[in-house]
Amino acid sequence: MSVAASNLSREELLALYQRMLLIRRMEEQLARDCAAGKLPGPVHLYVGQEAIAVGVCHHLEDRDWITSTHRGHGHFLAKGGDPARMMAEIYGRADGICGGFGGSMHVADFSKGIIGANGIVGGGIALATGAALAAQLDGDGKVAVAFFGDGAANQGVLMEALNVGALWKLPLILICENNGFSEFSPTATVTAGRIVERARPFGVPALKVDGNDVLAVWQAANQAVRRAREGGGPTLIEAITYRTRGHVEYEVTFITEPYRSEAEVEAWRAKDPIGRFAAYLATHGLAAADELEAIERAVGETVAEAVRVAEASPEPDPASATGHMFANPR
Ligand SMILES: Cc1ncc(C[n+]2csc(CCOP(=O)(O)OP(=O)(O)O)c2C)c(N)n1
Repeated sequence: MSVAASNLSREELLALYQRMLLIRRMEEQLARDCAAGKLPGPVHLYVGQEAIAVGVCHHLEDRDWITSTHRGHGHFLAKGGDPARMMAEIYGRADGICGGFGGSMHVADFSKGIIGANGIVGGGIALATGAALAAQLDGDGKVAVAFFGDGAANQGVLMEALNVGALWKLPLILICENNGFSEFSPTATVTAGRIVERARPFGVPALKVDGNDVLAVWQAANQAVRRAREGGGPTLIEAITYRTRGHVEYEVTFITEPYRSEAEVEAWRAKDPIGRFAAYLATHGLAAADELEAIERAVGETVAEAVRVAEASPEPDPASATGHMFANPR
């Protein structure tokens, strides 16, 4: 981890740390809530992958668009989504960001450019491509980013996005988070070739980065976002990471045999992006221990407040369900 620090101020480095920690602590809370039976639906946690959302979204403004996946809390928070309204949404409450009707897999906030989490594997790639076309038509330098998994990289829609993105030079950034698994299948058992090379036939620049190194991700995204804003077209980034929690919380209740060893998970926990970045900041004299502790305390308060808001919020009125089906219904 050395690449980009000189491009970032100390405040920006601490902001990256804060945002990664916020995602982690929010999701640890959700893991506890899920275990306690407090959540009305399933949650797919992003633990271990925080450096990717944060390293990319640091380059984005509210007007830029992102699309996400079923594992979408990290993208939502990294793009500036409100933690309390996300928590209320996942609790299924009326103050949720989608009125409590969407839940974990549909956290969205158009005012922040967050088109939303998405239960259709690969679905966000198509949405981001459309957003990139809209951004290009607006002509004001906006970009669109699709976050998706290695499993989604096997969907035909990626080839369609690369094709039309290259042809029309769309301001599109495709971020494949290769976390080693598609549900319970190791990537190597379902994915031929190298994901990063899927861009080559289309003439789209592509690079592979250490997705557990927030500065490496920041650096790669810096180039890609700049190129997109300047009309240079799409980029594919494959970020190598690892999902240290289950595909979905409480999968142990229905999977019949282990699909990975504890030793493998432990080896990746040792490469945890947050721990690594904290060590980097400390050893380079960029943050004192008490500064990191202050960030930890502030994040803890944000999470506690999010839980308070969610718990205090009523359940939505079932009679209002159809009111959320369409934008501007006639
Ligand atoms: C079109 C479609 N096919 C299958 C599924 C079932 N499914 C849900 S998550 C998932 C795995 C996705 O793997 P990946 O894209 O690598 O994302 P990750 O879960 O690793 O973040 C699958 C197959 C789905 N939701 N949508």
